[in-house]
Amino acid sequence: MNILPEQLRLYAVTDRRWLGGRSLAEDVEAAMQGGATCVQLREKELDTEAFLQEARTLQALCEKYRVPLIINDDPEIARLSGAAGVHVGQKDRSAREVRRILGERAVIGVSAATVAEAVQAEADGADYIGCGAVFSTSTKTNTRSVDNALLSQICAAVHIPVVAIGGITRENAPSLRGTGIAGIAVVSAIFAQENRRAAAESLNAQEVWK
Ligand code: TZP
Ligand code: MG
Repeated sequence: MNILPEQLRLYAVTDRRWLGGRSLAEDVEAAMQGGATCVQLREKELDTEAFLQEARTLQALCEKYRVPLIINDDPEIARLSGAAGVHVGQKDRSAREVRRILGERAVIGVSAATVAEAVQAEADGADYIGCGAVFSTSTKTNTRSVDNALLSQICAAVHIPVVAIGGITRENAPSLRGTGIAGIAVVSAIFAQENRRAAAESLNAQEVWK
C-alpha cells in the first residue's frame, strides 16, 4: 500500500484557469494550509518543459508539507520530478504499465466509473480509485456520471481506497457520507474560490470519509 486512506481525505486537483496573476504554487500552498492531504498536478495545455518545471516546484513544496504529489497522466514527469506517483484515466496507460515505469513504491491512481473498471484497476496494481463524476461539473467535459448507489458498489468491490470526484462542493459533500469513500477530490471547490485556504478548511470539516 503506497498511500493511506487518510492521505486521500481531501485531494486537491489543480487547474490554472482561475489563477489570475498568482502562481500555482501559491494556490497549492493555500490548499495544503487549509488541510489538503493530497495534490494532483493536472495540466492539459503545458508543454513538457513547463509541465516538468511546475512539477518540480510543486514537489519541493509538497515535500515541505509532507503531502503526496500525484501527476496526471504522465509517468515520465512523475519520475523526473520525484513526485509520489501518477493518476491515469481509462484512456491512458494502464496501472500495470505505469508500475513497470515507476516501480513498486509509486502511488498509482486510476479513474473508474464502473465496478468492472475499478476491479480491473485493482488487479492491475492501482493504489486508489478516482470515481466520478458524482455531481455535474463544468470543469471537465465528457464525464460519466456515478450516483451514490454505484459509488457504494464500487467502494465495496475493491480493497483499495476510493476517492469521489466531480462537482463536489462544501454543500453537497455531506451527501456522499456512508458510501465508503476515503475522501473527496475537488478542483473548483478550492481553486475557483477567493480564499483557497478557507475553502479547503471547510471541505475538510465535512468529514465525508466517516
Ligand atoms: N474527473 C472527473 S470530474 C473532474 C475530473 C478531473 C473535474 C472535477 O472538477 P470540479 O471542479 O471539482 O467539479
Ligand atoms: Mg488522463
